[in-house]
Amino acid sequence: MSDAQFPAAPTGPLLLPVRRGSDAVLLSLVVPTFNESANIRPFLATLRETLDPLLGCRYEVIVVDDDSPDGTWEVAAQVAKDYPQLRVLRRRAEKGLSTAVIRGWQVGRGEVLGTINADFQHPPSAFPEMMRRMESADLVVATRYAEGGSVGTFPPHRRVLSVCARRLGALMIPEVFGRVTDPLSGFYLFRRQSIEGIELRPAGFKTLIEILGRGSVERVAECGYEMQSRRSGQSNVRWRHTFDYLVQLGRIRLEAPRHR
Ligand SMILES: Nc1nc2c(ncn2[C@@H]2O[C@H](COP(=O)(O)OP(=O)(O)O)[C@@H](O)[C@H]2O)c(=O)[nH]1
Ligand SMILES: [Mg+2]
Repeated sequence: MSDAQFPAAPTGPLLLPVRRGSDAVLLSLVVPTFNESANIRPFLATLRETLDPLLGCRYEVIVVDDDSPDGTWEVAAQVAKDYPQLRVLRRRAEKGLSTAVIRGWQVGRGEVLGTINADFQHPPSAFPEMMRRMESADLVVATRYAEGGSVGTFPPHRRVLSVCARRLGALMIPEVFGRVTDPLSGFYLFRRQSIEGIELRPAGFKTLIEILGRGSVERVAECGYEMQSRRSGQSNVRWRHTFDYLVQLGRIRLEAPRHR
């Protein structure tokens, strides 16, 4: 498959300009991927089964793959041939989960933006309820820690890490961590307007705390979900992401206006 089939990913500041133009859709959903070749085809099929009846052609899915050695980008591009709402970005110049998600939103046309993982840990069946709650909210988080939510079979060491990460976050940026029960969730929707014109500066894996910390988000809603086990392949989380997380908490604390 030639490079010409993949549009170039945006570069420059991680910033979404105010949208002008009449080609908007209701939802742009970014699916970041790295080495998900076994998951991506069935995952996109499941996503489509939920989103087509819910939104028809008024949505788009944007897979942002970091040139995965297992060829996830190629599998996704094959799926796109028969899925008009799907676009695939194959990134080479930049790496990392959080920038992938934001680059996807930068090319998105949605009034509502969102993200979901490709490994089946987040159930697409939550979308009807999440979209319903978006009608009266600026941001809807799918949460493991409210009614209807659970961490499922999350391994014990990840549970401990997650508790430590949330405690530290609550100490450093309480205004952000106090707003939702699951600020480290990677499954959420929000209005594009909330971050237009605001430069995001994430590090590592977490994007929701950027939106809550720097964006203008007034009304927040939640939707409990049971986190599932990864279906195939392995987690991409590494110890260095702990360091990235500390850097990100520090930046938000120092830079986001409402935390000064
Ligand atoms: N584009 C991109 N996607 C990534 C990267 N790291 C992880 N992902 C994707 O982000 C989602 C969550 O990553 P995962 O490895 O499952 O992390 P975990 O669920 O916290 O163990 C999955 O869809 C991954 O394929 C990355 O560096 N770049
Ligand atoms: Mg995962």
